[in-house]
Amino acid sequence: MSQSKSLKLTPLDGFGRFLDALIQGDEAECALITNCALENDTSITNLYQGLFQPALYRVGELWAANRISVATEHMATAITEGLMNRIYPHLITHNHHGRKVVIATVEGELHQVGAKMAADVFEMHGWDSLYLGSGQSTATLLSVLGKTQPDMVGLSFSVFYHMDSLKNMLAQIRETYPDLPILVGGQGVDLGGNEIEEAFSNVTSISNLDLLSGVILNVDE
Ligand code: B12
Repeated sequence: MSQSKSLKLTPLDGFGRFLDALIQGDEAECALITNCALENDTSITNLYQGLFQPALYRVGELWAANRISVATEHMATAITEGLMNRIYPHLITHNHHGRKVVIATVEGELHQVGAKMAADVFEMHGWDSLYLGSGQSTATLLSVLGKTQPDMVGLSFSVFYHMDSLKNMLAQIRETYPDLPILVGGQGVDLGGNEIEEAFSNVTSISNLDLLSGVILNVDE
């Protein structure tokens, strides 16, 4: 087990150790590295984008190259989600202003870590964020929107073949909520972000958490 307590770790120089620990299933080591980064004043956004995200992207590459199993990929994701749950108390602010956001994944999309990160960034900015996780149908999302009447909706779109599902979801939201601002994030927007912005009004595609913070700050001004 590690001596990371005595080290000054930033996300970048902890990356190799974190990735190794993640793949080995060494949750305790991952937690130590995460704690060290937080103790050294690494921002949560930086931790998410500088450590967790690149580690999971690397896990995806290793899985695609058949160098790790699906089980290892699942384990690495589960550990990361566990770490994010532990971090949650660090990101709660007491300065809530009453604005609400609902965050879900596109129907059919099972990748949910990025959606949770986006939900956490809203919380850090004092929003009440309702994170639905993956696996929700469009009907369920519409029902939640009806009950909560949010100021914004965020959808996570990772796999490009979910584009039709995304468009269908956006069209159905627009039928009932013609003006509700919608953010679409995730790796799918690298290829399809412009297409959906052109096809739907008041839809903004966002590729990372820094851009998200910028959008939130604009709304909050
Ligand atoms: C873990 C994982 C899974 C897990 C997900 C479990 C879970 N709890 O989420 C499971 C096993 C379910 C899975 C399944 C599949 N997966 Co997968 N998976 C991954 C993996 C390794 C990590 C995903 C992740 O968490 N990334 C880290 C997060 C933080 O990154 P992110 O989502 O991009 O989020 C960031 C931004 O995009 C943004 N963001 C994301 N969402 C949102 C939302 C909003 C509103 C905003 C503002 C911002 C935002 O903010 C985040 C921080 O910057 C990736 C590798 C990769 N490159 O991501 C492959 C990957 C995404 N999967 C892939 C594939 C192919 C699949 C499957 C089709 C495999 C299969 N044959 O079954 C299925 C599809 C299932 C489905 N219906 O969705 C491919 C996708 C290729 C493509 N471009 O289409 C990848 C890239 C792997 C690879 N290298 O090929 N997968």
